[in-house]
Amino acid sequence: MTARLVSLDSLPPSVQRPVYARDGLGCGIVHLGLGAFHKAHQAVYTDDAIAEAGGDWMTVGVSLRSPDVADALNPQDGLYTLLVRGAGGTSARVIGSVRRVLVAPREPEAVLGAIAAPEARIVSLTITEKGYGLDPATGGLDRGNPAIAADLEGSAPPRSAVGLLVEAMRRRMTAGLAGVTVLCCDNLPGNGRIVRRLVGEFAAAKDQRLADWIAEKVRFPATMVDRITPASTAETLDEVRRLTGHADEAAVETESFSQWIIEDDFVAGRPAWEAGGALFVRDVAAYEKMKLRMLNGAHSMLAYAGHLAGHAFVRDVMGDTDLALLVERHMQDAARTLDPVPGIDLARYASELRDRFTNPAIAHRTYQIAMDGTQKLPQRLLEPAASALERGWPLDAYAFAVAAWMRYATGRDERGKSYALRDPREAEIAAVVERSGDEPALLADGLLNLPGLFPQGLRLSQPWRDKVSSKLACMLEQGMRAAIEREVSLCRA
Ligand code: CS2
Repeated sequence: MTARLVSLDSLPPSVQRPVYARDGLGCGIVHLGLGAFHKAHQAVYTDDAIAEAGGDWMTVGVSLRSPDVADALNPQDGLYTLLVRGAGGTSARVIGSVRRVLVAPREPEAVLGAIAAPEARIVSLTITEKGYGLDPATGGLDRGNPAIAADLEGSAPPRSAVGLLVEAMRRRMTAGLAGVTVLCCDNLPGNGRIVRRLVGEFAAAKDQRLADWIAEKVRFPATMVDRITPASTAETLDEVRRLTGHADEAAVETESFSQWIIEDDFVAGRPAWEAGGALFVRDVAAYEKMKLRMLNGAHSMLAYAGHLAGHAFVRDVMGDTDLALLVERHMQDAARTLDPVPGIDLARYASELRDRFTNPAIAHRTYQIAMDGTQKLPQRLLEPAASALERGWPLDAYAFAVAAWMRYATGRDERGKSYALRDPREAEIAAVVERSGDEPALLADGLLNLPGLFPQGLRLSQPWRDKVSSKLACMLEQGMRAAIEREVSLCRA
């Protein structure tokens, strides 16, 4: 049996590893939602930062639900292997910046204690779009969200991320400690502002003095994060074993590209993340919009259309000439809705995205990207669609992507096999699907009218509704392949 990764001593020389002494370093960061993405992204920047400049910037991770990550990482003293799959082959690196992982449902007091500890200076988050309890219609707290509702009622200990943050801030205030920087690393536009508003609203509902303290002492810089990170598989773990000689259940794999753009607004210092290539700017908005609309928008489109066309992985979609052309169209149309982005040539950005999507070494599942559609569509597809509508620009790319989501939302593929939608609004969607009885216009109408999802401009536009509905009808009546061909002929017209 292969020995588990427990120390750095027995690694082969080809494996990059932490060059700093981990033991004495304090934990300046608490990260909520320590999953594959954090391990492939922020933790690597922190590893580079500590290696270059030192500092008490080790991370205490928190899992908000499952104990799996903690149970894999803690016996390895927080060490794990990162496989980087680039054009020149795959390399393995051991990351040392995570100290340990706590499991919120199992040890909520320890989580609150870590955030309220004097040494904590940054609380970062990757809890996915749905983790915030955001009501897209108001931009405020979704009071119908069960965890948020329970926490507002005073459930102790809190279950939601926002509830945990506010309770920990209350403890810091009471103890006379300094504020922290809350760093949202999820794919939401203006992510810092969103979290500031949710935390502020939650705190004000509890205690206005606490809300004032947070407003004064806590910072919420915005960030744009980017690194394609497929879920680990048995193949990931086998390759780690081969390259490192160790068994590592906590290993993750990722691409070589990585980008992190951060609004430089930290209240109590920060790691030297620029050592890993992070870019600190005054305003992240233009970068965020570019990434959400071009990368994530194209991703969502190709995930829904690709899944139904029988492609399990993004790279297979890119090998399908017709779909690759639609990816191209999508990126071009999305680029048109953007303001100039400092230092970035959008045509070159699009071409890099195509190369990244095509990377044969990355097995990124269309089904993984397809999850949580209701949480992803607004910033990726609906906002750019609304802005194209206002300006009189073509709507086909967005209408096709939205119709593909609607087709996907029926929960069964073209051979009649059903799959789980994995969307927090799954029950509402299923009710609409059921009521529509396979009638495309009814299905399109029902989903377009889901409360709070589509911006009003789109909901009230007959041309938009007609376009979505006719594309959906083609998908349902003639199949995804015919719908793709129809789009391709539109592009060529
Ligand atoms: C993807 C993203 O799963 C998804 O919805 O679009 O996770 C994407 O891979 C990352 O944002 C890339 O940085």
